[in-house]
Amino acid sequence: MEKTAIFHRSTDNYVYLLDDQTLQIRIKTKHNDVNAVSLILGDPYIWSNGQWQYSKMPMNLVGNDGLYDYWETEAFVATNRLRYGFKLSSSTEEVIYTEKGFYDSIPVDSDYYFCFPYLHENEQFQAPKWVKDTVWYQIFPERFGNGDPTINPENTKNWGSEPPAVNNFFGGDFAGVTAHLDHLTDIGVNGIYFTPVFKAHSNHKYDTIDYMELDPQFGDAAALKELITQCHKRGIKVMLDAVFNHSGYYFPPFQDVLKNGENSPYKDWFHIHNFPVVGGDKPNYEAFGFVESMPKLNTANPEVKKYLLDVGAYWIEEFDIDGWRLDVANEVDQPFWREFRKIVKKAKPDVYILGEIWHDSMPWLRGDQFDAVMNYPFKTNVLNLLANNSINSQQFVENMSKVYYSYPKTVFDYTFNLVGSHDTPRILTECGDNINKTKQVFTILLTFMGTPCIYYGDEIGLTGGQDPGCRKCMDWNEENHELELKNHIRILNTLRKEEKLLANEGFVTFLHPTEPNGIFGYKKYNSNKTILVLLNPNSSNQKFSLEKSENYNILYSSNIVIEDNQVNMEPDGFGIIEYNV
Ligand code: ARE
Repeated sequence: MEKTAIFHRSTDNYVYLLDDQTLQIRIKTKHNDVNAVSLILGDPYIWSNGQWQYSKMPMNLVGNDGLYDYWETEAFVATNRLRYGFKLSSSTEEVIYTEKGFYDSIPVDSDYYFCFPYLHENEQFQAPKWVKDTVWYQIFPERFGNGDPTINPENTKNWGSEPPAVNNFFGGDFAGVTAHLDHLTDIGVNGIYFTPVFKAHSNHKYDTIDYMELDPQFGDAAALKELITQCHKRGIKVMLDAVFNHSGYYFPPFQDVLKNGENSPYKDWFHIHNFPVVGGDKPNYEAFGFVESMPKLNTANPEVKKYLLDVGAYWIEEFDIDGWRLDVANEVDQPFWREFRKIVKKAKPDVYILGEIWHDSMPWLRGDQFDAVMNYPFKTNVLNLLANNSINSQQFVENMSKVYYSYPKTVFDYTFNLVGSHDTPRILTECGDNINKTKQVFTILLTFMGTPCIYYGDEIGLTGGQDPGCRKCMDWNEENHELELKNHIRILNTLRKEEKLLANEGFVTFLHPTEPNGIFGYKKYNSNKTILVLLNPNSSNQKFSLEKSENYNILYSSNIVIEDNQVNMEPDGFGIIEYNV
């Protein structure tokens, strides 16, 4: 047995509360090395005749990422306290693995074991429940709809008359979004994530001038209130973008520092290396990257903290927003986010906090900071398989398994999945304008674990490369829409609403292909039903054997036939299949 590969730790993705009395426990072992794992468990205080009283239960092999196997079980902990260890068997040996190391036989003292001291209900990871039923739609406000030309900024171009550029404006505004809410309802989305709307200099508004004011090019407070009211009437949630890592160059405190240097009362609001302050390619102050127009805020400074925390509460209290997306979230200090969470949850207990982090995000997802992060690893894997063909379906399943098992299930249920944003090329462009591939991408996005987000215009087949190319004006001429794609998204969103297993209820396991680039998918299930999502990424017909069942019901599919528990799928096919177990 490869002991160096065996790993468990009493925290994070390895042990967590599923409910107030149940822990989900995981361990990983070298792939294809261990045949069986049992959990040894007991209350540390229950002894009899000088012997610790424990029981044993089998663990399930639930997945693998090519290097490691993942084993999992749910332990009901009647007395709230737990000591536990693992019995692992391979074809040649049996070992006991505990917090203190490996043993040949079961240690009799509970002291040796891993410790989950006490199950406190309030330590369970809790994101707002409504998020599970939400399909997000990301809107870049300058490019969605121009509903009020009287507030157009100077030099506004005619809608869509030229390609999006770093410095051009088309006059998108709040009224333009309000006017098009029917479109959102029509395609079945029920949450809007707006990129920044506060007063700023650029067209993207990530260079804030005033966090307490709306950008006049988008409209006034009444226009935003009207938009939010109309959204809420339709059951659409609204999330705004908080850019707290940095301000804009024209943020008055930064202007004051530029003017008064060391004598500015705001000099400690930023991270200035030396005076006088100099911008350029390598500013002598911290910034977002080295972007001179985005000076980094000192979020450890009590005045800055107070200012930004007030901002966090203000837009909830005054405008009733439902969520905050936090820009460059991993470059802001974590103590700040802990305070932020307390303040905004006090203002609205079920407000959603979404961090923008492209990497492993466990530290921010322990319940004291964010409810979710933007799942860019998901996007990378989906695109590598279906757009770039740089991995095969076997590697896709392995990579996704690795991402999935690196978070507690309770966290992954809320992860914010996306296949493109205002920071990445458009999905149809990534897929080489291939509608069938793009449909497969959306099939995964809208049936996977987590909460999906559709970038405005992807549903009608807008194209475009890297920023700023991916920020074209929404095209409201139906004749230009990719109706097949739009309809596909509509169908998937309807199914998602009707069948909670397709959203975020139940459990999941991945289905590895039997051929390196064969049919793959995932199985979502609860105690009475199973739904399979299967896809063929291959350019040839592929087969896949299903578990035996009398009552397969194809909920939605393209290019598949099922005969005698055998799925036969043509290239680019997909199938969403339900059956009772
Ligand atoms: C502008 C131009 C670009 C140009 C860039 C270069 O538009 O064409 O390439 O300048 O200086 C905002 C605007 C951008 C603007 C940028 C700078 O939206 O248009 O770019 O400001 O002025 C990393 C960060 C992540 C960040 C991305 C972009 O970790 O937080 O880079 N995303 C947010 C927003 C952006 C926003 C900013 C931050 C700044 O979503 O829209 O940009 O407020 C890897 C790394 C990631 C990295 C990612 C993308 O995967 O692991 O860490 O994300 O690539 O580069």
